[in-house]
Amino acid sequence: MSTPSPLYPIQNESRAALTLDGLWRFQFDPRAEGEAAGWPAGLPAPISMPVPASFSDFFTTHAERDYVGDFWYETGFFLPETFPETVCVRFGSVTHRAVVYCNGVEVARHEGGFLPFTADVTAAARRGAMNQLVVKVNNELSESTLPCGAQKEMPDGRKLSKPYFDFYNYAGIHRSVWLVGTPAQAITDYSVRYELDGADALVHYTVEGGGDRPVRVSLADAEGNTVAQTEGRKGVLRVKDAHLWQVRSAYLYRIVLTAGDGYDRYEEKIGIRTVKIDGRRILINGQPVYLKGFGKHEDADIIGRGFSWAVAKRDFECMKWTGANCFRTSHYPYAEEWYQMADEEGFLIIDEVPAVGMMRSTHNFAAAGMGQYTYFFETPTVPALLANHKQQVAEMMARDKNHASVIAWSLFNEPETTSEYARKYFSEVFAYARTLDPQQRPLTGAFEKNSAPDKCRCYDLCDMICLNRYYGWYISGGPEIDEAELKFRAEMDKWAAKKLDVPFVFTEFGTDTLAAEHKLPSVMWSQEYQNEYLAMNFKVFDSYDFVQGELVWNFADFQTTEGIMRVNGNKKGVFTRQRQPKDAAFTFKRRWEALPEGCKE
Ligand code: EVA
Repeated sequence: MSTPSPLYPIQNESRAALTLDGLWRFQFDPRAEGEAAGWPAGLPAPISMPVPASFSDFFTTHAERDYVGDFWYETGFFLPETFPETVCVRFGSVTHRAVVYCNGVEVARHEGGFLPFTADVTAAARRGAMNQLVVKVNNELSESTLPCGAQKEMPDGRKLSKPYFDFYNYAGIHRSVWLVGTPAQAITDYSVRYELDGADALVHYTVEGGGDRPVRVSLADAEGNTVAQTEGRKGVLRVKDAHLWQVRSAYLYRIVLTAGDGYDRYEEKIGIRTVKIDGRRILINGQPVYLKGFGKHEDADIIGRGFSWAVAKRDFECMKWTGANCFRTSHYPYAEEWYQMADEEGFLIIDEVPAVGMMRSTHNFAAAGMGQYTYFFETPTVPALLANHKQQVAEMMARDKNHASVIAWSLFNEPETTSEYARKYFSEVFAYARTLDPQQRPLTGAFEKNSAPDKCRCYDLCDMICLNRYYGWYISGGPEIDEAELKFRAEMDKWAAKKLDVPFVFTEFGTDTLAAEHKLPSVMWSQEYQNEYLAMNFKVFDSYDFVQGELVWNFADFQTTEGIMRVNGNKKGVFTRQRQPKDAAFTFKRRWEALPEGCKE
């Protein structure tokens, strides 16, 4: 077995990468009988299913769309004789857990629906022949899964998902599947860390894998000219007059790693830049930056949470049009292709682990918005949850560490943070996370309303403090907006009085708004109210110099579980789910284009 590698698949003279995306076979397994009935060797009565995509929104019945339990995918692949020695199947993500079989033999298991994993099929697959790939998937939630949630059993025995979070529990093979071939002792990983030295940049690197073969590392500029090269698994490249990767003005070099003489080669685009928190400022390449942008979701019509280059392209175009420079991958790590595009476009990413729903309520978003208290971290499931949380932080950082776009790690969204149990839990998560990132990027997490300045016991674990606040929506909305402003300022004054000398970023604020609803004077849910709410929020943000960013909730309308608080989904989008602007999009465009890129002095 080779070491699992977090590297994104590439093809060249030493490596092969064939996509297995397309129309797979699929079958629900409501009685969890597939294993015993021999499904690992082939599905008895499959239907067709596109990959990558969520299965839910293709169906026309409730039972299928909202299905909870085990379900299976199957496809075939031809393995050429000429394929490199080690053969893996790499899944970008399977939500929420998977067991993979090749020709009937179990080759991998993975927990967590938002990070990649590989199945080594070198022994199980036959060369020069067709091979069968079967994946058993399960989408149940519990208090030790990430994200957290539960199921309810209906009178007819059917299970219904009860997420502790405010997005539809989409499931399936959500990202591309690749058949990857590498040499047996391939390069398995690398990392980079940057230091600026006058006009030059130092690229500190490490390379893993390659057996005992000599490793060479070189860097080419965007025109393909080699600008630095050296040898060894650990070392430094000096780049003369380095062209830095800047916010919304990206420049990418190409790092080329080789092991032995033509034995293995891996290459990837990287951006040279530094990230630092200095007092209340966020510095990129030593220059202050004010974060402007969105909390997003991977969510679109028909494909659900499946990755689509087309959706990603449109989202970046819309974000660029507003003048944004940043987004948070709320509430889970996104497909790797999002980060590749952000690297190219000079966007900043707050990369979030799927630790959401750590409060015992199916209406967490409302409970959180109103400051209601629910315990979580005193329960017996916590050791399993903590182990899972750490594992997913490690997998996220291993996957995303070399992206220039990633400037901070968000280790949670809106957990309970006011008990001693929460303090202990998050101290462990943060201490562990601090050992993982070669670039030592800032660690943070998004705090809900109950994590108030006088009650929260976890904010000091963070290098920057991210607040989700809904004054004027869940608190004192509509005709009470003036009171909302007073309450908002009262909280901000308490934070100010703490003189924390760290940046604060609003990672959520927003109102549900129906694209067709207009009213003068405004009412909640109208486009007019969304703008009034924003105007009030901007006034408050601009009154506190430690506020160094604003990521509105949400970029686009998105699907949620059904309920009296949601109208076929969450409508807090600045864009509709079809990615067309609401009035607020023009408001943001005006404000963000006028705001300096740097911090507000
Ligand atoms: C909301 N509020 O109520 C949002 C949720 C989000 O969608 C939150 O972090 O506090 C959550 O997931 O619209």
